[in-house]
Amino acid sequence: MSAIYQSILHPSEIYSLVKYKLLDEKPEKTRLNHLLNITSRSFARVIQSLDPEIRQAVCIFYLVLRGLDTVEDDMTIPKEEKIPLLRVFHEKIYEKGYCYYGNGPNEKDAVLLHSFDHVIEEFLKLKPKYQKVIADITKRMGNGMADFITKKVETMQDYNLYTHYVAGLVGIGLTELFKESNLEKELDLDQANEMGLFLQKTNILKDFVTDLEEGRLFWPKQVWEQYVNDPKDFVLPENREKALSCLNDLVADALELVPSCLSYMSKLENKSVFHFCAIPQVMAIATLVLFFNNYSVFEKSVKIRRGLAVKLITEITDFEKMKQLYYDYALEINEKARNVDGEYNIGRVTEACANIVRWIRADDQRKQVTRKTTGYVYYILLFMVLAVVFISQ
Ligand code: D61
Ligand code: MG
Repeated sequence: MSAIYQSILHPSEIYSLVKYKLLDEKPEKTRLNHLLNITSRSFARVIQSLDPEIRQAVCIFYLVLRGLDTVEDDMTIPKEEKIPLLRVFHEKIYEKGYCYYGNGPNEKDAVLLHSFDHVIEEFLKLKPKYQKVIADITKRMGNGMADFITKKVETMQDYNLYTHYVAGLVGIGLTELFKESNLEKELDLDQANEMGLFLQKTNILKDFVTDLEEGRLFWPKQVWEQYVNDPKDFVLPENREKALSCLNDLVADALELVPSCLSYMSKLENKSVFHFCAIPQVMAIATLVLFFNNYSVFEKSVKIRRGLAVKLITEITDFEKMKQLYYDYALEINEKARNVDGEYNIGRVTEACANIVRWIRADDQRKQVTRKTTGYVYYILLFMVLAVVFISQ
């Protein structure tokens, strides 16, 4: 109900909220769907609407990696236990009956690891080609996470490597699943990685306040140390300008990934795969627009309205719609940037937006060329039809 109140000034979102509720298909009540629904914030519904050929594989891929992440995130598990477990997690998924009970009482997804035997049982029923992709990505992610338990995210290179491990690899694994299923042809794995980076970097910005409370931070030191000696100082009112500069720098860094993501999206052929990939991305760009130069990121957890999220989900039906949305958002950030007085790394943000706009215009142009040729073919056909009609008279 509060979602409706939030959108009271945005009637089109209320329309979307109601429509979404009415169209809500109840997925099969399987044990895995239940686990998916309780552990996934936004991915459950899109996974359930994927093509049946890969739906189960993607669902299990999600649950296995969420299980791994539940070990990584739990600060109550001692390092001596956590690091080796992260490194062998990819073997556990072949161990019938395996469950893990070492999570602390406040770990919200602990129940997933308590029922992990069910995930394993279903994993072992998947086609071997899908099992292979899932196990390989789990191995690489687990080892990457383990490396970062003792190492902090300091340089930009660390930041890119860490986000590669925890999200870029998801993009790569999904791309391999799409290809193995023949729903998609060969896609660019670097772009798949960057799609994951884009989602994770947005996530990391969002978690600033909660991560700091829990005594960790994934913002790269190389960036924040240009502004403060201790990231906790960002919350002090006198450091407002520094905080905003740092935030905008990282918003720009994420926005710079958008052209690669668009390029990947433009090559997708299956509608359910397109929708599945597009939804998290449009949520992320809407989130970045909201975060840009917004000091509340340092005060509380800031989220896009539920109504806006649902409106984006229902509207993003094809690539042309996605381009239009990105175009509008890029111009919106530029508009917001024009009204900011002060430097605050605005230049880097507007440059990133300009590149998004350029990519979209170039794509439009490319398509117009094909449109012209179809027009040309159409005139030849018309001429031939008229000729036949004329001759036959
Ligand atoms: C297309 C569609 C979905 C995509 C994609 C391409 C490329 C990458 C991703 C999804 C992954 C994006 C992750 C962004 C959100 N970040 C997290 O959930 C963090 O955990 C990362 C490690 C576990 C990743 C599990 C995952 C997520 C989404 C999936 C998937 C696996 C498998 C299939 C489909 C989608 C974050 O979690 C904190 C929390 O919210 O609990 C963290 O620990 O940093
Ligand atoms: Mg994590």
